[in-house]
Amino acid sequence: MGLLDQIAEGVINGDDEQVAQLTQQVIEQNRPPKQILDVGLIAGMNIVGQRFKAHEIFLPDVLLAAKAMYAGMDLLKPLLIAQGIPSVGRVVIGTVRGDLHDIGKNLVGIMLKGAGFDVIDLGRDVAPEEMVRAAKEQDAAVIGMSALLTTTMPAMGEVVQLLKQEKLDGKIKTIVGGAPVSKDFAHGIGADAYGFDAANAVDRVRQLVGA
Ligand code: B1M
Repeated sequence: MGLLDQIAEGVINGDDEQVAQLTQQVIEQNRPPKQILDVGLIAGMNIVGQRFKAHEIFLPDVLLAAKAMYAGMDLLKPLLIAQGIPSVGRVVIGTVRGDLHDIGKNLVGIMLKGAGFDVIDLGRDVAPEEMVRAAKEQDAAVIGMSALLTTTMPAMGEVVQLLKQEKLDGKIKTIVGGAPVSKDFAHGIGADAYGFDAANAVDRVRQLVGA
């Protein structure tokens, strides 16, 4: 088994020490951070999701897996941000109201910072009004929203509607993403963009701000 597979296995087993140690090892071998993320950490978390869905594992196991994933992500973060260039725009991001999943949102934030964006992270369970208020206050060009639950996705549409009501929809653009979110959904609620993963989100935000 290769080291990246062992990282995935560490995430699946919720073994944060194994994940941290192996991630450090592959970083020292100069493996590309994006490869460590995709083939190691995210691949492991995908299997956790499948097993959780199949009721083979339970919530405490998923929490441990998330902790293990963060142990690896913390080490990768400076490398993913390293190529940062002067700010090309300000983005407010958050996981929507009622939703506590923040791993994907954090990855999007890390990649945006790496691409030179000034990122203001509002955290998780963020009310639509709070997203709009923060974007106005911070003079952000883009609001980025993440949702992992089908029940929380509608809050994204509320943000788009609030911006319309305040006639800010031309000035502050929106991008949505997260496992249950699709391009069609994004189009349906009137969001300006949809990102299918963190790297794609960066490309789409670049397009939104014309960078
Ligand atoms: Co929960 N959970 N969870 N969970 N959890 C899912 C989402 C679920 C699909 C699992 C399943 O059943 N297979 C399911 C949702 C079902 C549905 O709605 N259809 C589910 C459920 C049901 C729940 C609870 C309700 C369980 C319960 O209590 N009975 C509960 C809800 C809590 C709440 O939010 N109110 C719950 C809780 C949790 C934990 C707290 C234990 C934990 C989260 C820990 C944390 O985030 N700090 C957790 C986890 C870890 C998962 C799974 C296993 C993994 C999610 C993850 O982090 N993936 C997940 C199963 C799955 O998705 N396969 C599941 C890795 C991450 C890198 O991917 O977030 O998709 P993702 O982000 C990607 C892209 O989606 C995209 O880029 C990222 C990187 O490439 N992306 C964007 C994300 N945001 C973006 C924004 C963008 C652009 C792209 O623009 C702004």
